[in-house]
Amino acid sequence: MQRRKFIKNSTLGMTAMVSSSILASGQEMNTSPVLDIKSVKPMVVCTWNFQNATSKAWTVLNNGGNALDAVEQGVMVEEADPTNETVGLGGRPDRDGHVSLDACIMNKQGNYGAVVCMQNIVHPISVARKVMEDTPHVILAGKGAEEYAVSIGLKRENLLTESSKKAWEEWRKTSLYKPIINIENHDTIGMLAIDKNGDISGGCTTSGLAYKMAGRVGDSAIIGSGLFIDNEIGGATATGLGEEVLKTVGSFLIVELMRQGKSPQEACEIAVKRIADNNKQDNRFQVAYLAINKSGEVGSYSIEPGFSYMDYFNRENKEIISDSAY
Ligand code: SD4
Repeated sequence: MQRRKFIKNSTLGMTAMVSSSILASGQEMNTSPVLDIKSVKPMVVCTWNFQNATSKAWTVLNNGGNALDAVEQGVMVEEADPTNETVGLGGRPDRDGHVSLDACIMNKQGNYGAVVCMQNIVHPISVARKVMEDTPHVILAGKGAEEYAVSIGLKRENLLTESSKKAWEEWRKTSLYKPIINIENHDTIGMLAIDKNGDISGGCTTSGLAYKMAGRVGDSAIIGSGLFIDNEIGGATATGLGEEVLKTVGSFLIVELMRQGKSPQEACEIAVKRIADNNKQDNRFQVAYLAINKSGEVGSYSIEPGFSYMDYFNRENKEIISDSAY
C-alpha cells in the first residue's frame, strides 16, 4: 500500500477572486482581503467531470443570475440525463429495483431544503428547493416527498431505464454488495457556486449507492454531510461512500476548518484523514471532498485516486484531477 500523502503545504486550484488592482492601487493600505463586489467573477465547481452541468450553471451566472438558480439549473442537467446512472433519471435502483433519490440545496442565508428516498420524480433538486422556500420543514422523505412534488406540478415518471434495469437484473444473479472504488459509487453531483455579488449556494443530488437496501439514505441530502454552505466562509460537498461521510459530518467539518483559517485544500485533506484514520482500509472505498472559500479558492481531496472535479472560472470549463491520500 502506498504511503499516505496527507496535508501538503501547497494549495491546488487556487482561483483568486479578490481584485488585485484594488489591492495594489489602494491608498488605504488595507491588508485584509478586499472583496470588491464590482470585481467579483462568478465561478462554479462540481464533483466529477460533469462539464455540461457547470456549463449550464456558468451561463446562469454569466447572465447575472444568482448562485442558487445556477446550482439548481446546473445539477438538473445531470438529473435529466438518462446516461448518468447515479443521478436522477436512469439512476441505479435499490436492491428491489426502485430508483430512489436524495437531494439537497442550501442558499446564502443558510437555509436548506432536502428530499430523501424519493421515487418517480426526475428533479429532486427542484423539490428540495421548494421544501426550503415554501414549507415550514427542511427534509421530506419517501412517499410524502413524492406527493409534495406532484402537488407542486411535477410529473411522476418511471426513472428505471432499460439499461439500468438490465444492469440490476445482472446484479441480482449474485446480489453481491460490494462498493467498487470510483465505479459503483461514483457520479453524485455536488455543486458550489459564487455569483457576481459574491454570494455562495450549493446543491447535491444522487441516486445513492447502487443496489442499496430499500429505505437507505446516504450523505448527499443530509445537511453538513453531503453539503454545507456558510456564505461568510465558503462551502463544501462530498461524493463517495455516504456512510463514512455521515459519520464524520464531512462538509460541515470542512467549512468549520476554513472558518478557523484553513485553506479549502487543507480542510479537505483533514476531513479525508478523519475517515481514513478510522479505517484500516481493508475494505477499500472512495470518499472525495470539494470545497471553495469566500475568496474563490478551491480545494479537493479523496481517499483513493480517480476523483476529479469541474471548475468553471474566467470563461474556462476545466476538469481538475484531485490529489488523494493513497
Ligand atoms: C451516497 N454519497 O449515497 C452517495 C453516493 C455517491 O458518487 O456519492 N456517489 O452514499
